[in-house]
Amino acid sequence: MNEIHFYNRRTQLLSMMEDGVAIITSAPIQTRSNDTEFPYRQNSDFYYLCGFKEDNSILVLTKTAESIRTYLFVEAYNAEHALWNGARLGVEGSRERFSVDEVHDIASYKEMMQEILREHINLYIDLYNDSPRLSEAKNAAQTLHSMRGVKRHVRAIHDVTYLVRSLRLIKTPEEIDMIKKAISITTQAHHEAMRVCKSGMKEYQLQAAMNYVFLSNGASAEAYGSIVAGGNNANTLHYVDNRDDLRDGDLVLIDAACEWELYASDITRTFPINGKFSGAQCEVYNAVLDVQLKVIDSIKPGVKRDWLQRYSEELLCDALITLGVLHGERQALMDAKEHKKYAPHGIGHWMGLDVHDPCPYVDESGESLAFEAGMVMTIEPGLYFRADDESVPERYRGIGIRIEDNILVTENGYENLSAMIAKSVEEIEGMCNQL
Ligand SMILES: [Mn+2]
Repeated sequence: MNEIHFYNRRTQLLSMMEDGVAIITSAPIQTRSNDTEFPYRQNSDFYYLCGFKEDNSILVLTKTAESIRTYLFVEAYNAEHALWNGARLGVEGSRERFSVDEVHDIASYKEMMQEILREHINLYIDLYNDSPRLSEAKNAAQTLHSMRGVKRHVRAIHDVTYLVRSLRLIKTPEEIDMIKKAISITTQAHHEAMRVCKSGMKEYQLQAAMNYVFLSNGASAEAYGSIVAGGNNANTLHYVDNRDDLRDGDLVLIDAACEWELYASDITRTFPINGKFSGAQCEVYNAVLDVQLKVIDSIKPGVKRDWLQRYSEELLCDALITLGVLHGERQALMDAKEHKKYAPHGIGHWMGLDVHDPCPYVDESGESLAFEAGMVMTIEPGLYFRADDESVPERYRGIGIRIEDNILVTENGYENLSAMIAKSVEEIEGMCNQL
């Protein structure tokens, strides 16, 4: 992504701030075991504002009535680190690469922070992050507070993430392109899983087939832990074990997608392991699909997210009545939350730099946000009938189905960004039986 996009985002954030200092830190390195680490993944808020992908770096934005200034603190180039882990960009390299006003060695952060804080009354940090770098800033503010002769003290600490994530809610065309790229690779992976799936395989073999598509197309393997759930395993919502057999006559639910340049996709398809839906499977599948299509079709600017949730629950409740799982009147069943037993999760979530993008769902008065062009949300209704649930007609027991697409809100309605992935019974059976 071009440097101008990061510059524009910092300018937007500064325009939302009062006189003050914002500090946003890079993600810490996470130990996997002993002295080995998980692959490094940058903090999404930090990346959003500067595009820098190295660890141990800090972005500082300052604003007074007269001026604004941006600082990036990075680790200096170090030959030893370059030998073992690869070369860092360093102070000089970062100065050339990034359009911030000043780049400094991270070693000078603590001292410089004390100077910068002397000039401001508001501090903007991630209140829910216990990074030592943020504690240093808070301690520096505290020290200044108790000193005589300091011109200005920090008088309020604010949550910077709320501001950044409000910006992240509306995706720019460049961000949509990243998401589309992730989805195009994920599309190939889901189709590959449908093509190679055979009864007798293991769930992890489908996961491996998809990861091959992700990696060989240059994506990071998984935007989140892949769910490959054969048969009744689909009724465990966050099933990630993926070590069971795929059995003839069962469905397999796959919730898996890749990440492209830190942008996520999030796709679920459910298809027959042997390539042919049974009558009972088809009934439940089409019930869920019908709900999904109706919910997607209701998306347009102005529609509120909590209305969408309620609407999807009404449709799922109706589907449960039609299938003969629930008996009675819709409103009474919904009041008693009877439908929640078989449809326990929400209709969808924001998606972007994080698969569950932590953007606000309500405005500052607590009202549900209305859709605006540029928002991206998953729509993922599901019905789950556990094999041992005797309240469910026998023919449906052990069936778990979720169908998930990624929807962009547009000026006039919506665009289903994952519309090209096989979804109707005919399309799926066609893909499963393609050589
Ligand atoms: Mn999802």
